[in-house]
This record gives sequence, structure tokens and C-alpha cells, in this order.
Amino acid sequence: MKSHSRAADEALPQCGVRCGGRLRILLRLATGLMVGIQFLAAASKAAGISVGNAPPLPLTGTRIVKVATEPELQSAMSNLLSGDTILLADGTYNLTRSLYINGKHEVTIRGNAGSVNVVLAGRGIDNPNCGEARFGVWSNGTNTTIAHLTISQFIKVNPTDVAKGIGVNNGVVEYCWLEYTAGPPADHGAGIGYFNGISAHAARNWIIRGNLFKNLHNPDSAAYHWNAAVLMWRHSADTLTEQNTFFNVDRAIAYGLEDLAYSDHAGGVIRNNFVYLTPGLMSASRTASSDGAIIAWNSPNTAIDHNTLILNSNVINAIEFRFATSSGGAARNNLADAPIHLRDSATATQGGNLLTATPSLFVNPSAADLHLLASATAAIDQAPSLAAVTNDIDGDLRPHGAAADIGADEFVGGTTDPARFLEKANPPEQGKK
Ligand SMILES: [Ca+2]
Ligand SMILES: [Ca+2]
Repeated sequence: MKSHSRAADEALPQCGVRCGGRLRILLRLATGLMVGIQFLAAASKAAGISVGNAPPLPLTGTRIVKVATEPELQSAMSNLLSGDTILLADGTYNLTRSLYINGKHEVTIRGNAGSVNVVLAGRGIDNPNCGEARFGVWSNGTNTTIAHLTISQFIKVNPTDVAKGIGVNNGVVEYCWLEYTAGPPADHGAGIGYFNGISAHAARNWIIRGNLFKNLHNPDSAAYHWNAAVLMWRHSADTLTEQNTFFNVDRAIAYGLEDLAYSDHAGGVIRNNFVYLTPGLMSASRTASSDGAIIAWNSPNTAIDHNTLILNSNVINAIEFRFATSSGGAARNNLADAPIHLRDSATATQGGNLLTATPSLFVNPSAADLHLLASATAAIDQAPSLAAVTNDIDGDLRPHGAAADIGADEFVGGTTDPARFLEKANPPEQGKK
């Protein structure tokens, strides 16, 4: 089977619009993904906001440019200045052209509130009539923020110089909905089924928080079997990936892939994420080459703490560090039904992990709701305290009770919040099921 290679990535889909030449995709959402970028601030328990609710975001920006129609939106983009906030009125914007943030920085594109009130609709990468609307958003600017939107299509960001690590830094993708709904994308030059949820090159200090990645899964017939939903690589560093739910994805998170002269990724944190794979998702032959659901390959000093992974034997390892350059990292307090693996001379500190988890510990595992049941005493109050992890997937503070809980959920009693965003018919603004 093909591995995810640089050559493949540079053969990215061409579609007759501005996606060829020197452009490299930093952040790419394949056709059929639905993206609901809902809010930027972490859910605030203090404000009485339940999980899934979208706390209001302060409206900031040098200029606030209000738009209510697609032509107004395009006009705002044409006249874009660094520091602009484009504020979209509720509605669906059928894009006639991708939104290009070209050479501008500190740009925000957002709705007023919620996640489903504003929809940016592209035309689809596999649509021969995609025209100038192949992506939702394309950016080469730093500090790009996208919020309170649903985006049907791509977000694409172009780094300046991958080899020198000069990239598009400080991006934020929070509370997104990324669902693959239409089978693997056609072959656009990199093989059938080449996709990622988020694929970032030369990206530093990105935050990927509170998203749902669902059904990013290729059939065995596809050329690519292990596309990561979150792939941060090619001289990326210091990514924070937290509080996300990964449901039936081929690979959840990859920090680095290749054994290069430079760190493919460096530093960063992966914490408080749920990963759930339905039994039988993978064929046995595929499972045999699965490596891990969360991987740090050529990624030194990466901390992978307090994640919950129920893989149901689809993937051999819950977490894998690979290559000697992957040193100085840690895997602590993870709750999983698969091992932590050190491959090709990688090293990592390990402690507090419980790797014999069963579905019986969780509220509704088949729906990727891996919140702990009150009966999950093997995990509750069993984790050594980590100074760097002070909350959980819900924003509940750790430790609650006698000690912190193993895995992504700190059990605080009462009604357990469901996993986020698992049904479009259940808008996250309405919170609980
Ligand atoms: Ca506890
Ligand atoms: Ca909790």
C-alpha cells in the first residue's frame, strides 16, 4: 500500500483554478466534508454554558465588515485589509469563488454565533463545474481565524517555505465539523482516496480544538489507507490538538510522518481527545499495517496525554512514537484498548496509562461518546496529576474528586454530556441530546 508521501502531497488535486504551481496545501478538507466552525473560546462552565453550546465570541478586528450576500462577501474579500473581520449575516453563501486571504494577516471570517447559521458552500472538488469555488477558504496569511461557520469544501492555506519552516502560523480551527459523506474523493493526481481532515505544512502554534472528525475512512480499494484526520507535518511545530472527537477515521492524529533532516513536527500537545472505531471497520489485512491511531513520527518533545481511544482491534496501537528523533516526549494517563508502541528507536516517557479499557466503561461508546460511567472505577481518580493538563474534553477542571481520571473525560457526576456534534439534526447550540 502506498504511504502518505511528500511526492503524493505535491501531486495534489488540480482543478483548473488556483491550486496548481507552487501552492501547497496546508489545511485541506476533502469534498463531502462538512465543516462547522463554531466557536473559538473554550466552553465556559463558569458562564453556565453546557458542552456543545457556543459561547459568544468578542467581535474584534481593525475593521468590521458586515456582509449579507455572496456578492457582498466577495467584494469584502476583494477589498480585504490585514486586520479585517468579515462578519457574515446568517444564511447560505453559495460561493462563486473561493475566499482568498492572500498576503493579508490577522484576518477573521466569521458568523455572529453558533455553527449552523452561516454556511459557506463550495461546489465540490469532484464537480467538473467547480469553477472558481473549489475551496471555501484559501489563505497564506498568519493568524487566520475562522469561526461560527459551516464550510462545505476546503480550507486551504499555503506556507511560504516549508524547508525553512516558514509557514502560516498561529492558525485556529476550533469547533469544526468535518464529516466525510460521499465516499473517497476521486484521483486528482495523488491516488484515489487521498485526503486529510486537516493537513498542515510548516505550521507553528496551531490550535485544533473541539472538532468532530467523522467517517474520514477510505475503503480497502483506495490507494491511501491511513490518512490522518489531523496531519501536522513538514516542519510544523507546537501544535495543540485537544478536545476533539474522532469517529471512524482511518488515523486520528499524526504529528510528523517522515524521517527527514529536520523535525517533521516538533513539540506540541495531543490531549483530551476521544477516538472511537466501530468493530470491523478495518479488514484484518489492513489492521496488520495500521501502526497507531495517534502517531508522533520524527516529532520530538510531543506530549500525548489524557486521550481516550477505543479502537476495537481495528488499529494495532493506540499511540505510536517512531524514529530516534522522536524523543523527549510523553504518553501519560491515556485510556485505551490498545498498546503504546515505540518504533524505530523512538523513546517516550510513559505513566498512568490504562490500556485495557473496555466499552463497558463508557456512556455510549458506539456513538463515540467515551465519557466515563460512574462505574468506571478503574479510570476514575486513578491518574497521577499532570500539571500541564488542568481540564478535560468538556472543560471540566482536573482533578475533580480525589484525583484526576485516566483518559479524556474527568467524571464530575450528574448528567453526562454527550459527545459533541454527532448529528447534524442536533445543533450543538441546543447542547444535550
Ligand atoms: Ca477525578
Ligand atoms: Ca467531564
